[in-house]
Amino acid sequence: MKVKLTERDALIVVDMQNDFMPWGALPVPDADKIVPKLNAYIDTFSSMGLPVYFTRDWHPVDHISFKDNGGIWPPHCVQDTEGAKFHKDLIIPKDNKFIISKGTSKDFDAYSGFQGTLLESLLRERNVKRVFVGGVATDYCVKNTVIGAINLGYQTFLLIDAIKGVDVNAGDTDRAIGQMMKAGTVVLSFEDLTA
Ligand code: VGL
Ligand code: ZN
Repeated sequence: MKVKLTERDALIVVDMQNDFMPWGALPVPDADKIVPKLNAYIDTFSSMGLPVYFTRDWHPVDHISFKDNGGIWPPHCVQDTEGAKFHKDLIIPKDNKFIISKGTSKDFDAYSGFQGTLLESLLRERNVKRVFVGGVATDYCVKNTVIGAINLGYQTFLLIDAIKGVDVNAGDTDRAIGQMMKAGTVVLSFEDLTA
C-alpha cells in the first residue's frame, strides 16, 4: 500500500526512552533495534517540514503506576533521570519538533499521548489530519495513542516496522496490533512511503 505524505501529516514517536530499552527499568525487548527505522521516518517527515511529536513517559518519583504505590510497573521514566531521557541515537530535529510529557501527575497514569497533554491542540493548531505512529510499547502506549487518535477523528497509520511490544502476557503485542487494525488503523512500512 503506497502512501504519499502531504502537509496535513504528522509523525508521533512514542516513548523512545532509556527505561524502555533493553538496559532500562521496564525493558521492551529489541526496542533499541527500531531506532534506525524511526530515524528514517523522522528524517523523512522533518525534511518535508512536517511536524514530529515525541511523547515521553514523565513520572514523578512516587507515581501511582509503580509497584510500591499499588501499580503494576517497576519505577520507570522518573522525571529528570537518565532513564527518562530519549535513546541517545534518536534524532530530535531542531525545528517542528514537540516533546509531549505524559503521566506527569502522581495520581494519574496515561498510556495515550493524548491523555492529559496538549497533543490534540497542537495537532489542531497545525491542521494535521493524518498521524503516523511508531515507538514503544506496542501493547501499551502505542496502542492507546493510536486508538486515541482514531477516536479523535485522525486517519491513523501504524508504522509496523518501527514498533516493539512488552508482551507481559505472550501474544499481547499481536493482539494489540489486531485491536488497532480493527479500530481502523492502516498498517504501513517505510517502503510504502512515496515521494
Ligand atoms: C508504558 C508501561 C508503563 C509505555 C508506559 O510507554 O508503553 N508502558 N508506562
Ligand atoms: Zn509509565
